[in-house]
Amino acid sequence: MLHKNGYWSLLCRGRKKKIVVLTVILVVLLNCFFYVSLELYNTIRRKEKQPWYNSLQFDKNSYVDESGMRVIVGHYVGGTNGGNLSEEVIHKNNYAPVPGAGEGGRPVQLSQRELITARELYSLHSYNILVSDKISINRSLPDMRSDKCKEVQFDLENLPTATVIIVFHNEAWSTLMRTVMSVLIRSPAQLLQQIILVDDASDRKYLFEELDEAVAKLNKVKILRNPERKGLVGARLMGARQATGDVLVFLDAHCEVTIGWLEPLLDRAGSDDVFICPHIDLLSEDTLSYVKSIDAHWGAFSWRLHFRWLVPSGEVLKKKSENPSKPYPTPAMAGGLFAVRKSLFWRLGGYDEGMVIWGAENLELSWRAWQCGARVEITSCSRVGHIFRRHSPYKYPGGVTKVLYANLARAAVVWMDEWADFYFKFNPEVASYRDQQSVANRIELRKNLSCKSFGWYLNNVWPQHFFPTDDRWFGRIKNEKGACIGVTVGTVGLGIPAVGIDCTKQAEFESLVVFTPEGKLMVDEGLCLQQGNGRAIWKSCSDSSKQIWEQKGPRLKTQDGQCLTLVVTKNMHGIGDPLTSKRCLTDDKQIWHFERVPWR
Ligand code: UD2
Ligand code: MN
Repeated sequence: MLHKNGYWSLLCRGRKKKIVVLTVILVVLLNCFFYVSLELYNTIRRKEKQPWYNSLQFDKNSYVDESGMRVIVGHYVGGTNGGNLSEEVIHKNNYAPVPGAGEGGRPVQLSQRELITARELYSLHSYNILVSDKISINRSLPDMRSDKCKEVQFDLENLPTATVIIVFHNEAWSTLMRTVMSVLIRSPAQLLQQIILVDDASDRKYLFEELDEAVAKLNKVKILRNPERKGLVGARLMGARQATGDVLVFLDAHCEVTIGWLEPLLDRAGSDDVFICPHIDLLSEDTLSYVKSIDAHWGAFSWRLHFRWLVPSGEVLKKKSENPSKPYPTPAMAGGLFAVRKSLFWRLGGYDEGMVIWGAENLELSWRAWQCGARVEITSCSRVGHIFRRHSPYKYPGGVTKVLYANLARAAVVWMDEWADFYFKFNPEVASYRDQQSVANRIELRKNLSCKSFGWYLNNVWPQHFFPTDDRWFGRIKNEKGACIGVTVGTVGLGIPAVGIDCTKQAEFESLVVFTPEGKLMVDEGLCLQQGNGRAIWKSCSDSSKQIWEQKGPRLKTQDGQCLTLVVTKNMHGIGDPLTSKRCLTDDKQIWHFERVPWR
């Protein structure tokens, strides 16, 4: 019998053997080389496919999640404000419209070479200024309204008139002018009383004479200049004081309104008890294309008081589908785009002038409106595009944190009652700003207007809220094995698989759970624990029976009698291991300890 070597020596001997061995090695090497090249090529292509700005650092929570839902306005990581760009570049207006570019709201694509420049310029405005400068300030846009909205007839003779107020700090010339032009082109002349631009102490040179000259050629538009940077509240108040129209309409300086935008706002604002917001669509920060945003959304906020877009309650959605052109209520407004009768604005106390630069004024205004007898609503028949930015392009005197926390502290102290204690207790970094605020005049205002409590607001305006209350259990639910129920830091989005989390090291909020009398396990950001197909998941709170858990002794049971189980696989405590519902057994992994935590 021949053994292995025997076959080998039969096949090839001496030199031949060497050649075969070398060929095999060569083929293997070539294969490896080919494979590595292919991988490299794919990686580069994958990278190229992603928009270039994805490589920039930004706070993920402040933008859009996978479902496209949480377009966030509310907290920024701060920008570089031009970085190393030359003075000439920073102060020059490069508006040079290319015929056809961006018409109909279509995206503008840049060449590879232009992309490099666009990237360099990005930090100036936190959007693609090269693209903006190529699009005409008169560009056309599609009619974004639904058929039902188009059918509505307004009696223009009987609508109140509007003063549109646009405040800006170092905005790009083309973007600002496109905002103005879109209003001029698309508002019925008899309804548009005036447009007031308020320059909040910009220092970009192109915003001086060059802007004055452009504005001088336009009817009904005037500029006010704030000699000192106050922030958007100070600037909006300056504009509002000069308004001669019946209704104040506020817009950010990087918006484009579409046909029919003004009539539904004025129609509703006429009633004198409502702050009415348009439906905000998206202007891509990259290509400036006009993109429809999700059909029904409402504004609310997280435990950290970050503004959030959420899915409206089932009741609101039902009413909306029955009558799509009717405005619907929202717990909070995003802040930038709304209309209000001038008399109501001042009667309710304008804005809190103690709020500087940016942030929190939208929540303060929303709470004040609801608690003091007015409403906040959205009309889907008024469609306005807005550039949502990933980070703020301007400077915050004293730092973004200081500015934002001080504003948030003011709003919480004046309006949130017991929930202010909750906010400060679990956001200790903001708590130190609490006592530094002089808010006596705002508290006086609240008293004079006989405003209702924050508890009333949560119960009546936002009954689906996910804050703790006295009749909701609040605390940590810890498995016998050690891990807790909770969401891991930074997870946003819907339908994330639930895992056991470390409640010894986690920042407080992540392991805190609200357990409602009806059996919902809620965490911050409006997520509820839901029995999935197999694994439990965190999903937007809804009316689904899969989100109902019943506490039976130390167990948590689903509607069909299964037990919430921590499937310990990786380590003995079950941190990072899946949560699932299983047949109830005598099993440690189904034993939960309920550790109540005082919420205020
Ligand atoms: C959102 C609002 C914004 C405001 C903010 C919270 C929308 C679409 N936008 O953030 O209006 O309510 O939340 O404060 O709802 N500005 C100044 N001076 C400053 C800073 C800003 O005039 O010191 C101007 C700025 O040029 C812009 C407007 O204020 O026109 C709003 O600022 P933003 O666009 O940075 O705010 P945004 O949209 O992220
Ligand atoms: Mn904005």
